[in-house]
Amino acid sequence: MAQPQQRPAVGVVRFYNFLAEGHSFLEDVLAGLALPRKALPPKYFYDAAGCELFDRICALPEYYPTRTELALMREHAGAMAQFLGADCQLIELGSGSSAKTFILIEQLQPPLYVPIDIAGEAIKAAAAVLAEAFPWLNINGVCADYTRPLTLPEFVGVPIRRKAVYFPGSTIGNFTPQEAIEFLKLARRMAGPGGALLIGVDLKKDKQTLDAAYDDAAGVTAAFNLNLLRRINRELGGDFQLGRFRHKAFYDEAKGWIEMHLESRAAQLVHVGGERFRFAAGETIHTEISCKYSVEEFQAVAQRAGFTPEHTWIDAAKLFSVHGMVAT
Ligand code: AVJ
Repeated sequence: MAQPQQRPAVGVVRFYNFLAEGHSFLEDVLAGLALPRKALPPKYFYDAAGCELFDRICALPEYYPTRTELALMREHAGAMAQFLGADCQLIELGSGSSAKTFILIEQLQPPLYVPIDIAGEAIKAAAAVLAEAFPWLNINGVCADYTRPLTLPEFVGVPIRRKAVYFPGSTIGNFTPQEAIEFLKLARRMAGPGGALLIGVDLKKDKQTLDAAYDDAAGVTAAFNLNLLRRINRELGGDFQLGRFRHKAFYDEAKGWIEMHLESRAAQLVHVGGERFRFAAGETIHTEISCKYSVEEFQAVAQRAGFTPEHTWIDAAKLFSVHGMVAT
């Protein structure tokens, strides 16, 4: 365990909302549907219903990443805390529900925890759980789109030796490798010189396992994907008929990523925000990629963003990796 300085008995919990009202959902949807190859950003999956569906995905027998990463945390959180060191400001991106973070905080005992997520309610719920379990913990919750440059709120009065960015869940896979480099440069700026990165990255594996993980038998991933259309209908006054689209997900071995699409079952016309969008039968909206890396591939990506790899933790079945890196 890291050796923390004396902690106050009761920590301070604050929330900041950096998301503009309605932020850019409408703009992004109109722009995405107007593309010759229609596409929507995956960050919009996570409304309240989407967060719940994602939690159900994490419990599916086919979806190995969450339980594998959780097991890695249970086994190695002590070593991870040693690597990060005492008096860390722990910044978490896309925190969602906080099971992995709970394990890390238990070992690391950071003086300040800064969860950042586009889902403000998820941060508040997670912060409540952590504040209860770790009454000494200071929390600066930030509701924000962390794919954009962002200045974090200060927290005066606690000694911080280093900043550590924690990015679990292989959410980095939602970027192409090129985008991942740009994103990691932002993370490096957040961490500052000498700052650390602890990041969960899903590993390359056989196509069968990957296809099943993103197209489960119970149809939960399909519901998660289709929920994006329901959200557009509700929040942007769209008229998507969910029964006229189908979930499609597959691992592209050449690209090294999962592609998720919503496929139009028929020729149809859809309205969103006063605009019309025509779909041919079989045409798709590309909703997500989930990139898979070998350890070496990911290290190369991170190095191009200015991080030096120091540790890698991998499960026995070589399904998932957690990397410890330092900003140069
Ligand atoms: C939240 C990005 C880690 O890519 O595996 C799960 C999202 N999409 N099933 C992933 C997701 C479909 C997930 N991440």
